[in-house]
Amino acid sequence: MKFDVLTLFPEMFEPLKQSILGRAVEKGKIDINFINIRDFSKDKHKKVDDTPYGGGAGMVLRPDVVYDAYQSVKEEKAKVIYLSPQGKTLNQKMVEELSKESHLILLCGHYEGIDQRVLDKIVDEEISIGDYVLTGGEIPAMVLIDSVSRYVEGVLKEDSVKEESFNNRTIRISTIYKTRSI
Ligand code: 4H7
Repeated sequence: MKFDVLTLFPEMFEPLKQSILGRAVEKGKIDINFINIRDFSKDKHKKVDDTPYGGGAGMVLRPDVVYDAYQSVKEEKAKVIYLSPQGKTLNQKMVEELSKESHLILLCGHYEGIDQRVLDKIVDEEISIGDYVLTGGEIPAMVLIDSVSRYVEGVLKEDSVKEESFNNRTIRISTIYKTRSI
């Protein structure tokens, strides 16, 4: 499974190098790349934001810069996910479905978001991690990478069995290893 993360803040993703995901990357079970959107600014001051097309308050990420960053990683089979508070709320079923993909491109917005014209052109799915507002899409992207990677073959302990039980409002997920239950 390959993840390409388009972000203005690649340094925010350091935590993913730890523990289970860090080992999964070392073992080549998952591949996570960070693409700094700012590297695609053609402006001499490396400017990436602009006033929204058609008006509105605040600033948005410029469409041309986001599109060029996307072009640098896109592939026929890649699925592009935009992390936004307006997206469909992520749940375990969606996580499991996403783990069947081979290449996810995660687009992280900052400022007031990203120019709508480029979103309409490149985004396949808009996902939120819950009903609250954050300063950027980076933490949601990390949540998605962590939850999806657990389903990738070889990321969790080899002989583990996943047992998932549901009741009305809660979902409990436990990973049962050979001798003990965690
Ligand atoms: C896209 C559009 C995801 C991304 C707007 C992202 C919460 C979630 C963002 C915005 C996110 C989630 C920019 C709107 C900052 C709010 C103060 C980044 N917040 N933002 N504004 N729930 N923020 O998954």
